[in-house]
Amino acid sequence: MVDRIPESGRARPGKNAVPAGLGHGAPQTPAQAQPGKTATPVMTVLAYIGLGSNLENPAAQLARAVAELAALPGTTLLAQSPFYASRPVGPQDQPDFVNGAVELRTELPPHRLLDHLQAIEQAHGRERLRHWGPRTLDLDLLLYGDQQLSDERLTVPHAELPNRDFVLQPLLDLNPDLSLPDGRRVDQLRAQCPDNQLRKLPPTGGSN
Ligand code: A4P
Ligand code: MG
Repeated sequence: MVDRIPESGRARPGKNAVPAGLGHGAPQTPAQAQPGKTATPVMTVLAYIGLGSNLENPAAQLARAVAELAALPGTTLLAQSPFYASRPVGPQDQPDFVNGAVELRTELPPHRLLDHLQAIEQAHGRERLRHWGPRTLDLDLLLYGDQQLSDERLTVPHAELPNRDFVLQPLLDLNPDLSLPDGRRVDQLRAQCPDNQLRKLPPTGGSN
């Protein structure tokens, strides 16, 4: 079961950028309510974040990170996937991972969101010792609306997304109709990708 947080005025999948306050059933902003003043709509985007950990109680690391993501400025947590245990991709001399994903609505621009993800990773004692090596917490920006970005800091959709069942399955749990900006369906990618022996974990104290 996906934990879905009720929200009025939710953006439809695939139509990911909507002005906040203009969505179906959304309350008026204070500026809109004042006669004679023009409201400046704030653009919000549906973003999907992948979470991974294989050190220091991974499921607890993820549960704490979900709460921290929910507290980001200008951001609402809409839903979180179940957590999964998975075999490591990359170096095999490391523990199995726990993985999951969340769906956010956010006002944060993508690089600002990445700043926050990296700050949360640091707060979890993340050390960058080895590429694809063990880690207390990895937060990847998987999808940011329908945008495709690539620069020295950020590639969206995440470059490895199409190849990883531990990313695709939580995304499917969150949204079974999800597609990438290039039109590829997540369910089809999931059916074709390598098997990392995903095992769905029981909920941790009601947090997933
Ligand atoms: N970066 C570029 N695009 C993004 C993005 N969309 N989201 C840059 C987040 N970061 C992005 O990442 C290195 C740099 O990628 C960041 O500084 C950021 O500017 P990192 O997490 O610091 O380093 P890394 O882990 O060495 O590289 P990478 O490529 O991020 O690794 P991944 O793809 O995160 O994979 N096996 C299982 N079963 N489960 C896992 O979760 N994770 C990894 C790491 C390997 N094997 C795994 C798992
Ligand atoms: Mg990463």
